[in-house]
Amino acid sequence: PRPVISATGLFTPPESISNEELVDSFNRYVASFNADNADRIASGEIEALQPSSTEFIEKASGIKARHVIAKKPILDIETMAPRWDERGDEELSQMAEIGVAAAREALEKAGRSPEDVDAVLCAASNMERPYPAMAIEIQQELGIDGFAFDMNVACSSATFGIQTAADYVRSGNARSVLVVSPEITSGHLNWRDRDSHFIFGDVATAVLVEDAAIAPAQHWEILGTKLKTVFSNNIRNNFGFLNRAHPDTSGAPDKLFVQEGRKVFKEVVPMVAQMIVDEAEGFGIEADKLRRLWLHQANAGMNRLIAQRVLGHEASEDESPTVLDTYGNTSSAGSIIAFHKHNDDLAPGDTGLICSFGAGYSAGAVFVRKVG
Ligand code: CO8
Repeated sequence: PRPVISATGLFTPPESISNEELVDSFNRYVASFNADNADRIASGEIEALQPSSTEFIEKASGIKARHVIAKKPILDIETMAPRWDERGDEELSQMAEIGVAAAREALEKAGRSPEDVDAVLCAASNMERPYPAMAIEIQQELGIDGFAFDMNVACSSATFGIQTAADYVRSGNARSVLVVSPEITSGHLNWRDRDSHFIFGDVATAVLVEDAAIAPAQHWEILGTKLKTVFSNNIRNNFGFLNRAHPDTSGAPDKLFVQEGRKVFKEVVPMVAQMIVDEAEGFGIEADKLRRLWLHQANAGMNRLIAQRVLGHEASEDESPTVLDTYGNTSSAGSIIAFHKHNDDLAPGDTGLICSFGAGYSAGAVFVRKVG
């Protein structure tokens, strides 16, 4: 069996927050905090909070807006977090709901019905609950007979999921596998942290990996995959069930996303660029001839540098498309959104690369070639 990508799906939350709206809310929070704490600030006990700026955000990251599931509470300076009614155990959970929406699109595009699917992987950075697995709930909602499980490799969850699915296909354990990545990153983002409040957005993607023998005429052959991890504390989130063991620190800022953005930038760019060049060679692909790079969507500057090192020249938007301007960083879904939105125009025989990198550190490369 030869694994291919038969189709992809995307769910984009209707609501979006522009940099202007975000910074306006953040700066009102800063003014309110500083006014409430004027005495402590004056006495030197605490430092005044600094305002955020739209110019900084766009220049440092390339992000102009981000979609979120619940805009109003995030912008409300009394809340600055997502809020919705808790769902009962008999209702479809929030994460499963958006994952199912993306999965349905992928199935429809491939002309596939749920009975034809053998496995579901929910590959995402944060699971809504530990168990039962989100993937099994998605499997049940879609009506798939087979097996399902969750996997988390942070930003690289989707590419690790694609390799896992491809391996099931190669080994004959499954012929059709859905890799679903519902990334509700608004829940892990500290909207009161100036250094990171602008980074993330919510979305869900789905990738249908199948045996070429049953795939639709038009598909993407998976030429090769490479995964890499190197431990780093530079992107970290200490939230977890063992927070109960030290309740005094359970609400501390390290129980949300924190990063050393500069270090991440400096360390990850060379690691990923080298990995792509080495692996392309191993698969007999000339890296500088890759027709398109669908890169992880964390930072426009990082992507510029990586694409330049791989292609040997500054990449055009056509060679390395950007979606983070309107989606923000959507963790593992980013490179899949880029692929989903920007692959129709390529010609049969064109090769490309889906590539993720981020927390862990983790990086994943999926080399593909268009067929049909
Ligand atoms: N407004 C105005 N000024 C600001 C702001 C702000 N909002 N924030 C910081 N500044 C100031 C700083 O105080 C600093 O001032 P000074 O020079 O006086 O100290 C100055 O601006 C520069 O700050 P930085 O050095 O922090 O700014 P950078 O230019 O490095 O940009 C970025 C910050 C955008 C974070 C950048 O470093 C970056 O993008 N790095 C790459 C990070 C990255 O890719 N991380 C991976 C993200 S993780 C991921 O993709 C998935 C995570 C998986 C977790 C699960 C997700 C759901």
